[in-house]
Amino acid sequence: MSAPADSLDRIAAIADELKLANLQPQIAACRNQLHAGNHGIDVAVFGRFKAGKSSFLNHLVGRDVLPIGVVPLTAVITRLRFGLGEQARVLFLDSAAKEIPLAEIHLYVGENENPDNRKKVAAVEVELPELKPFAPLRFVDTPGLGSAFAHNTEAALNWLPNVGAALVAVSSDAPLSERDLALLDELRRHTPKIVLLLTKADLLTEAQRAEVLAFVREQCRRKWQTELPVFFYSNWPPLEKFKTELNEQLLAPLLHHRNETAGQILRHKLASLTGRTLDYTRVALAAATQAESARAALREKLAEERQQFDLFREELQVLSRQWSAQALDQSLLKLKPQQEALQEQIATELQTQFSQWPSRLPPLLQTWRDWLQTLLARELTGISHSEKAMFLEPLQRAEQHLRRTLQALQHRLAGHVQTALGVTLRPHDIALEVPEPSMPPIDIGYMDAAFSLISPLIPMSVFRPAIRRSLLRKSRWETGKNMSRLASDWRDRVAKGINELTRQAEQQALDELTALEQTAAQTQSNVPRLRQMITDLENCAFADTMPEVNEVLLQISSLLKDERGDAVWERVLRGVLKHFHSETGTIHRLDAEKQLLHLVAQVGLPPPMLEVVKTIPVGKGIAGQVVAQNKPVTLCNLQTDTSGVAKPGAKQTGVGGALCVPLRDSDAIVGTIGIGTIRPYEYTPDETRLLEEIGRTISTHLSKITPAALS
Ligand SMILES: Nc1nc2c(ncn2[C@@H]2O[C@H](COP(=O)(O)OP(=O)(O)OP(=O)(O)O)[C@@H](O)[C@H]2O)c(=O)[nH]1
Ligand SMILES: [Mg+2]
Repeated sequence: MSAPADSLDRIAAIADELKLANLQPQIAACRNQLHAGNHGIDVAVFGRFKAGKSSFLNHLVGRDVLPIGVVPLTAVITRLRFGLGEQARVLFLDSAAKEIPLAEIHLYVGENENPDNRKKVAAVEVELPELKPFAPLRFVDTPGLGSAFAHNTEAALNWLPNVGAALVAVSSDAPLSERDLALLDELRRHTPKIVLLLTKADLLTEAQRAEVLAFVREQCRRKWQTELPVFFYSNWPPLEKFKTELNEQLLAPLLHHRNETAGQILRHKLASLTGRTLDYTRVALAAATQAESARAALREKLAEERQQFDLFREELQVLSRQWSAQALDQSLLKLKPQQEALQEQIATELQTQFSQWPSRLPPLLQTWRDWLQTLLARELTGISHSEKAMFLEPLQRAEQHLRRTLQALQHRLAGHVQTALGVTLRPHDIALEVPEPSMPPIDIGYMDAAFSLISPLIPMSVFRPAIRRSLLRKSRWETGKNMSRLASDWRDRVAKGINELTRQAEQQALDELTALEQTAAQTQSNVPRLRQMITDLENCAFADTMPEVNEVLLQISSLLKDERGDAVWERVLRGVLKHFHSETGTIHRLDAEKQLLHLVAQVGLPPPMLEVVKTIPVGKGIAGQVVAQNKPVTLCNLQTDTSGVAKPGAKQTGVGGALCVPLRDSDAIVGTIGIGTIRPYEYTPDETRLLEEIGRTISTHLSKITPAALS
């Protein structure tokens, strides 16, 4: 059994034995995290018809599993993943499922055999032994642009934030048309993890590929002021190198990063759980070894708390109702500008559309209804997505408040323990699971357009302007009505979430109290067993991992995972400096060929120093020494250093203590990270180890920057 799984089992057994029900949510969270590393990561392939999506996936798998062709082919989503045996399953819209032979996939996936998805297929799932090298990545083939986004976008878009990478396939010979840009724009609203895949690279010469790459980069920069990762691809055997590149630079790091982050989260959770279990066991031991009078004093205080518990519960429920009630008013107020903008947009569009609508009243009204329904459904779906954070705000506020309330209770209980037994119960993480409501369906229902003022017998030529005005008014009203409905649907979902959070908080408070009552009931006969438990927990592999260390690693991982561009390095550096209580920092990228270090980011250096640290030859200065010696270098006072490591220029930094460590990708040094304090200070061996650990987290990302781009 692995060390984390083993430790977790031992902790769970101790929690059971001491009846510490309050530890159960944390234990469950650790178990989930333990398995999280094995969960799939979706790599979804989007793009226009015939961009080569299915061909790309077939090539990656190594055989023709998905149908391809010169006419639009893929009609439903297909998910491919590793499985020991070859298997294909069709999932239908009515939730039924059916196993099929692999060779029959085209009957369900292909537009020819399943036109307009008459077979009502939701998705096809395929397991293939060939995908073993990529496990647990899952690849998703999507229908060409148009079908994927025209109808029911919700499922596809809701799922997008969870994808590990959204590959957008664009044919190299016709790169980045307006429609490609529109698709990228749409995707960028839902996930930052977009990668451009320029397919059919064999249709271009090497020189043309360079031109296309420059063009694509320029387009992206112009449109979004940032770059997207771009990969060429071809299924032509002489261009196999593109597959290798994609593998090494995108798929492998995706897997690596996932495991690394999952591992860090697990260590953090286990360390905090171990610490908490130890605390309770120590309280139990103190109770067991102390006089009956001490135990009785604690029991009395806990009994008072229990009597107060109903009051505590009522207070939470009143607050919960208040939060839910305020949610609607607040969101309607915040949506007002959007509502007005939408009403304006509708008015403008109606002006242009109206002249093309039928002249007879009944078909005209029908056309108006259809037009408004489509438009409102599209726009409200957009608003629901873009304002999701705003709708969820009351839930976040409730969570913060409940957390503080639980902390206050924790503090009070710890005070009782301290007074009665003289043992400290440290504050611990409060694990409230915030339920994430899904987006409400956008349902623009029947519109009650009664136009009794205007009889169908009255000549339309006379009344057309009046009807247009009337439809305009009615459109505005329908917009307001549906906007309110969207807000109240969200309010209902958020209210359900708040109720659930309140229930969790009540349960945790009660479990906390019960756990302490249990520990206060320990007696002398349990002392040997409690001592044994404490030794076990202290020897647990995670007892010495400081939670705050993992915190900084996690923070850096998530910055690097979610953000792109140069600014991320400065943010990483600021995070590191905050943790080390240091004021200055630098990250350099090594150009191994030229033996030069190029500055990637700095914080806190005085302007005259910037030129000095911009490029550092290997062997010179602290960073240069780190590379030359291939090990960390630390100085306790740069101002008075006489070892020769610090260049005279470095003294101008005003830095006292300094620590710099190599950044390694596998074994090769790819750069350095240095930190410094204004005051004289000697960084400890633990701090050096932590900076090296941080270095491991950032070096794979740093190695993606080409040194040439910095010189
Ligand atoms: N030259 C060349 N042609 C390719 C390559 N990849 C795909 N094609 C051709 O491009 C056409 C479309 O390929 P598909 O894989 O069906 O494209 P798709 O994006 O899945 O298309 P839909 O499912 O209809 O959206 C086919 O005729 C393929 O033979 C490639 O690497 N090189
Ligand atoms: Mg296809």
